[in-house]
Amino acid sequence: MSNITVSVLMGSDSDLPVMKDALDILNKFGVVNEVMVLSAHRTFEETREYTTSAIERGTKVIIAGAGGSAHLPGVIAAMFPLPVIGVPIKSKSLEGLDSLLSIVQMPPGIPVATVGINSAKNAGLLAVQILATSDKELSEKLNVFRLKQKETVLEKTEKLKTMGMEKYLKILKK
Ligand code: RP5
Repeated sequence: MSNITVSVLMGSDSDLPVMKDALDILNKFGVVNEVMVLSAHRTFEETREYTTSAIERGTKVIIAGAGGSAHLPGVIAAMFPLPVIGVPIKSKSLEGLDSLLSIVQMPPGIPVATVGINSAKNAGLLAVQILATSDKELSEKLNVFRLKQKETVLEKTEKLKTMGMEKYLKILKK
């Protein structure tokens, strides 16, 4: 196990089913991680305490997911000088557009690297890529991951060619 740490934070436990995708990626790559429910609004003191002591505890990247009036990633970025990746969670009322805009439109000077709505998997991968800039083992693992991904797509195109579109669509629907 590498000694690099990523903190995965989310505004509510209702975000966990989405944020799990980030945790799965970090675990797959053997990146030590910690997961917490911390809200910018409901637990602002605890959020501040956690974030301001994160570097001391070894956190190098924070992934923060939030929905609706999604201030958590931005508030964290204001207190944590290393990379913060924001995951906009799909909300009930506005399908996550509110979350996306709340997270992505940061003032110049305090960036949040924002992924797509519910794209926690990409947040996990981006965190791994950031860490891989100074970790050869992780960088090699990323190459293997991309190679496997490429093979999967090429297998699909081969299957589509052999089967034809109609048959392929039937299998897709199952
Ligand atoms: C946000 O409010 C959370 O990140 C969550 O996406 C949303 C709804 O929270 P719950 O009412 O489900 O706790 O702060």
